[in-house]
Amino acid sequence: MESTSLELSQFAEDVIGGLSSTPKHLSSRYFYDDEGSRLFMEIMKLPEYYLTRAEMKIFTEQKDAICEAFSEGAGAVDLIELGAGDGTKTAVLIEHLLSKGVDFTYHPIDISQEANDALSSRFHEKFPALRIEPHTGDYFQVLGSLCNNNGRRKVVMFLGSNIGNFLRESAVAFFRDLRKVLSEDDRLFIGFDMQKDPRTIVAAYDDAQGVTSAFNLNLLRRINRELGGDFDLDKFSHYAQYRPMECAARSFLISREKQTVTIKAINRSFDFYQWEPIFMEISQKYTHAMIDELSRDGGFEIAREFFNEKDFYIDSLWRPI
Ligand code: AVJ
Repeated sequence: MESTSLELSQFAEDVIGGLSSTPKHLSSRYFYDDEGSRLFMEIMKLPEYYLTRAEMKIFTEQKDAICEAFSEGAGAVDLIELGAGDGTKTAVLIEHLLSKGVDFTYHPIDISQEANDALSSRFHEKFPALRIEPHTGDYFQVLGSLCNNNGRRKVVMFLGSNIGNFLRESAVAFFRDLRKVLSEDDRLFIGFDMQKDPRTIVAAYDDAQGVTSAFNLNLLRRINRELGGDFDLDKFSHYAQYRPMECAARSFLISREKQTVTIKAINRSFDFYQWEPIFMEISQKYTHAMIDELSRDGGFEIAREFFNEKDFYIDSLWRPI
């Protein structure tokens, strides 16, 4: 995906802010350039990365109940997906909705035009009867434009435990923003990865093939390419941990030696001491009490839950209160 100069300056600003802070941090929202998106697709196929398969199992085994809950009591449905990716999981639900004759239109929203184009050509071919309207842009701008009281129920999907990348306060703010653009009859469908054996979680973020390591290091490469940085990737190593008291998995890039990194586009240098960490990503895991509290603080209540008890993963359907 090509960055516009506006995104680039936001990126540059966030890199300056993050690398000037103590402790240093970079934002996982910048992981997904073309190479980062490709690496994430590889992560989803790793034996250790159970999340995608856990959600897929819920969709294949409970699609009837899920589709029923989406459409019951509604004339027609606008199925809106925030960050659809390659759509493999969503395809299961779409196929079922079509076979049940539910009157719906699918609205994938993504920041990447390329991702949207790929998804719509795949779905056009796979489901010739599907009404699909991809939207490129910011989630809330697009949602605002869809908020036209057309009498159709909006079902907004945010899958894959993507919510886990938000700190609690940002997650609540995100749900409140969503609440503002939804009406009482609309629904929110969210994937949550639950607390489980800490070893299972650490393995998912520290895979044996090193794909997750490459995924993290790719952000340094992106800074080198887009901002003229001189990060030497061999001088940083990926480290993943899970803290069971907070249910939080975190990843870091650790400076293996004392070094100075220069970033030309912003005309700045940053010193690293030996073993200094850069905090890269949080992947929050949840207890049921946390989901309950998040829904209430966001202005919703849990209408129904679809649980994978083998992998400890929940897709939760919320209704506005
Ligand atoms: C896309 C945010 C769900 O946190 O599990 C995968 C991203 N990072 N491996 C996650 C990710 C490292 C992923 N989400």
